[in-house]
Amino acid sequence: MREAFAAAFGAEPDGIWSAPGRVNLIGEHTDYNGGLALPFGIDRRTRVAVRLRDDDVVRVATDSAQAQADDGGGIVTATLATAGEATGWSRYLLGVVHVLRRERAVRGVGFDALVSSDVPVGVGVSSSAALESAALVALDELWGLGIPRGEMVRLGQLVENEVVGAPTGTLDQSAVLLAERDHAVLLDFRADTAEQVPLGFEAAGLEILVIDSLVRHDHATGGYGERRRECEEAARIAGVPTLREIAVDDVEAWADRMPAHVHRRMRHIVTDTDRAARVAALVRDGRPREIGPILTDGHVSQRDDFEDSVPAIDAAVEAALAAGALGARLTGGGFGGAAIALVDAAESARIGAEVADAVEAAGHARPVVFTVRASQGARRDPD
Ligand code: GAF
Repeated sequence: MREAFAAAFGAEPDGIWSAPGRVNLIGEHTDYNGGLALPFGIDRRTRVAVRLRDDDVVRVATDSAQAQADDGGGIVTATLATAGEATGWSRYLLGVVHVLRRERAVRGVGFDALVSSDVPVGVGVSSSAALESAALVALDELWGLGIPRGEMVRLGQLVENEVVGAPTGTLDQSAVLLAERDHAVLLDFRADTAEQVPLGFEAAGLEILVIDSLVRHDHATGGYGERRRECEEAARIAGVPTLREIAVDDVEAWADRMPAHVHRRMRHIVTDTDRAARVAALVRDGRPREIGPILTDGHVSQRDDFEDSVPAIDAAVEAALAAGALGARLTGGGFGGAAIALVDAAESARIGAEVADAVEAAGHARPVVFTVRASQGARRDPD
């Protein structure tokens, strides 16, 4: 990456910073409802090599063929003051500059940056939060800001909400910035706390498969915003600040007091927070094999109540279970993206191949299947 940086910008970078993508084990759309979620960072990372300049110019480049094809390729040039006007892939990075300047009155110098990533885009494993977070930790260090991680989470969310235009919560940035190797992080969005939970998958002979449906989503324009409004409607009718205040046992009592689809959204949120708590408890207790059926229940809830799954992902979940997965579900914001499956590591290659065959035979695109391992959050990479 240092060589590629030098080829693009004619000098060595000051350093390389990176952040992982994330998989959410359970607890979906709970973040903006004050609930619980249990994500982990994955062993696919977005790296940003950066060199400070002595003027106010910002130049950014990527080695991603896809991003180059979408945006016409080459180096994107802006100034610190115009960073907020960026479009295309570079807005995730330049949006960080814009938000830092506006929220923290940061007056750093310009920089050159090269991005390189093996986090797949549009799959539901938070490629955008990975880029934002790698940029945040890089600029935090280079500009000497000392911003706490919790505050970085909020700044990354602002990039999504205001620069990208996706009305997302803080799940992804929290996962990517707080992740630790071989741990999931139990996020409580009401208490604003994060607890590291050792996963113990390897010791238990387990692995997580990601099954990318190749159905792409866009949370700025897709159904994500509509679901968010429906959850807000449910909370308003129930007279609570967020759906976290509704107990699992009380959900059905609301059934005939709100539109049926709004009630279904509420039921998903309330039961998924309950599932996240139960999965965290089992994992904490050293019983990760037992979480499978809870993961699968989570999928049924997303498919039938939250209605953010798609047929290709339902087919992947069914195929994974038929092939012997312990549990499987849609992960991430939905309306496309990927399923995850909890499998015996020894069976993982066979199950992955059988899922790809079965999904293709059902008339969908052949999914791309890969395994992930819980990995370290955003950091400066060793030189
Ligand atoms: C997307 C969003 F960015 C998150 O904030 C979260 O709501 C997630 O969908 C669903 O759990 O990744």
